[in-house]
Amino acid sequence: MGIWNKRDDMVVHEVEPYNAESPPQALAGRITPVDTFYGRNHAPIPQLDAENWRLRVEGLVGRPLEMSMDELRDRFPERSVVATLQCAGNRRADLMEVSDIPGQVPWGPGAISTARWSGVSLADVLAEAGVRPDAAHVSFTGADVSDQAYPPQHFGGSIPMAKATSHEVLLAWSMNGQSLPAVHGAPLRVVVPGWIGARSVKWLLRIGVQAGPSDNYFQTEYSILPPEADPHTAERGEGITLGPVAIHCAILRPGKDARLPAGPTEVAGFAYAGDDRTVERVDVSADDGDTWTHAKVDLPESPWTWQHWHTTLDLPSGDTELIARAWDSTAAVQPESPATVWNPRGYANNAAARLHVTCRS
Ligand code: MTE
Ligand code: MO
Repeated sequence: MGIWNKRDDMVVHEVEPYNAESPPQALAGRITPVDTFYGRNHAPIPQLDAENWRLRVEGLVGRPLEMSMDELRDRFPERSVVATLQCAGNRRADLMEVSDIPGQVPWGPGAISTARWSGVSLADVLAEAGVRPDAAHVSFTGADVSDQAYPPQHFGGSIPMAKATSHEVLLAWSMNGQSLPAVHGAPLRVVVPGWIGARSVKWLLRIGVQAGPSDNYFQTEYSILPPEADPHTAERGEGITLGPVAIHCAILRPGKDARLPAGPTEVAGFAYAGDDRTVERVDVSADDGDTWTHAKVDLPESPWTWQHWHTTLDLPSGDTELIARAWDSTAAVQPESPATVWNPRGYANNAAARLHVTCRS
């Protein structure tokens, strides 16, 4: 089972800190089993003692709170949400082919997974603390200290009040009905459905209610800089801070570089619309975009999940590049090429999915 009880077919980019993407075969199900759920870490995984752990809620609140896990469970109703988590760095490898991005994890398309999360709603906890009218953001601080930050600091980030008080944002202690594993943030993590994974802070210690966004290093690190910017000298806040995920998709079948008979072939994958949007259409082409077939798109398991799709294409013999592009409920469509969205830190690549296959007649 390898490190952290993950399956041996995980695509491991780094062992310490553990950074591994889900293999394509694990992404075909609506729910991703815990042992193939991707892992993204910026520091060694902290081993917290759930007995002595306390959550603090402070800042612009009427009643600051400090609670143990038992108190949290007793004071608030348990809620569950099925939600997809996606790393902002997902599909960075395709951006790296456009132009190098030194020092970053070369994620393929598997830094995304879906689980049923259970815990309490952040909105309920904030209501108990009493949010003051001058508060506009909610920040989260994890127990892990990252030396990838400058200066080294706890991992953290924030979301605006409107998202924080929506009932889908959870403080979760379980994942697919099992207690949250250490690698995914035990004893308690934030789950911000539809937003980049970085805002779903693991090993949660502190919730801060404040007037402005978090000043944590990772809040602005997860932003899109213009192509000409130097990520090492960029001013804090110079980029577009990432929040909701943009529409994108992946082709799961046939596999990359598959060799198959020419003729009618099942092409399948998933698309993910992010935030409260849905996937409205997926177009697939085997002739470089001259003609497009509309795939059959599954209904989402919840408003916060990916949607699988499938169609049949008549593949010619020889080398073919399959292209898939998804449209969301705001009629946004994926850009044609990763060159359009290239940025110095390599985030949010939502270019159309492309996959090479070879067919014989
Ligand atoms: N929370 C803490 N405390 N430390 C981290 O390094 N990584 C973030 C987020 N929460 C991180 C964190 C990032 S970038 C992502 S994509 C998700 O956790 C990944 O969650 P997972 O490892 O459970 O898949
Ligand atoms: Mo991430």
